[in-house]
Amino acid sequence: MWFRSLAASACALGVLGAVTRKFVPTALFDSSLRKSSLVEQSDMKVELLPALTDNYMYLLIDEDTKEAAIVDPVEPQKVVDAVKKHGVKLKTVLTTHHHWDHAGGNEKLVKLMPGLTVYGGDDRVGALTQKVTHYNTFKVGSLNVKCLSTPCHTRGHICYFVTKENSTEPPAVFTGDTLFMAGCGKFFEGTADEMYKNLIDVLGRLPPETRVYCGHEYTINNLKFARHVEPNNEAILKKLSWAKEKYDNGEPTIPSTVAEEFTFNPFMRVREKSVQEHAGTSDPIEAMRSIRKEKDAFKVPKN
Ligand SMILES: N[C@@H](CCC(=O)N[C@@H](CS)C(=O)NCC(=O)O)C(=O)O
Ligand SMILES: [Zn+2]
Ligand SMILES: [Zn+2]
Repeated sequence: MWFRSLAASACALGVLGAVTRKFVPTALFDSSLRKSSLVEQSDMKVELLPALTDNYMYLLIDEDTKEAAIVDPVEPQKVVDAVKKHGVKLKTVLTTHHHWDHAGGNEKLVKLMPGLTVYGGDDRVGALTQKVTHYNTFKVGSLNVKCLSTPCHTRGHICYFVTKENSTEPPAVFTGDTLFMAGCGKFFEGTADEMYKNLIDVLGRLPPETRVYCGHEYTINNLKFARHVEPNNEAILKKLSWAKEKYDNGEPTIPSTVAEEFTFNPFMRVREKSVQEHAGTSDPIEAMRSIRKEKDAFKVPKN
């Protein structure tokens, strides 16, 4: 149970900022029992690197040029080790948002590997060299990266959408604390209206096969809340038993796809009758507001 409360404090510290950072008992964080995993396509590879208690860092590799980017490198030494293991050239840091559990390793990584370009959408991101906004694009080797501004969890939150020209393989999107598997981030600096736009109008319009790489392993807790909202949704029940099996083996439940999220993520399903009935409204944005508020206070059942 101790690790749950530390997980919560990691995010709280992110909100409080740099002054509190040095009091984090990092020695107690332990992700050694969580396995990393590799998603291999012929155009790009994504290595999932567990960090802290339930965060993910992602090493994105362009297979053509062996150039790489790292998403939210909160544990820089693990990044250096992974870069060595793959024999790639790390050039880029993709920061989803300024919270400590995502951006807190930027400064140290830049010291360990000088010359990195650090992207982010917020002046509060450590070691930022390229501030980006909605629809800005750049390259990681031969891969195209498109920035998607998704304000709400934080004002400057950016998701990164990665494609390869003429590829038949699925694109990838790194969603930080905006879209989680079966859930979404807390509304620390925004509104239900903004999160609706983020999830339905921006992320929801990406190609359905897009692989979703989110910032935390929250899948089981999120699916238990999803089941509370829609007790008769078979997709939720099926995914929950699958996720429990993964968790028991120390394996990640990430990635999902955009299409899958529409089947079990209550925050992506606020236009569905079942979710609106649970929320007691026929307005999807009101439903978004209502279920987010409910989840903020939700006590996760043991089973
Ligand atoms: N409920 C989280 C508590 C930690 C937390 O607040 N996490 C932030 C991101 S660092 C968040 O937005 N969580 C979404 C949620 O709890 O639904 C957990 O399962 O451990
Ligand atoms: Zn977080
Ligand atoms: Zn956050």
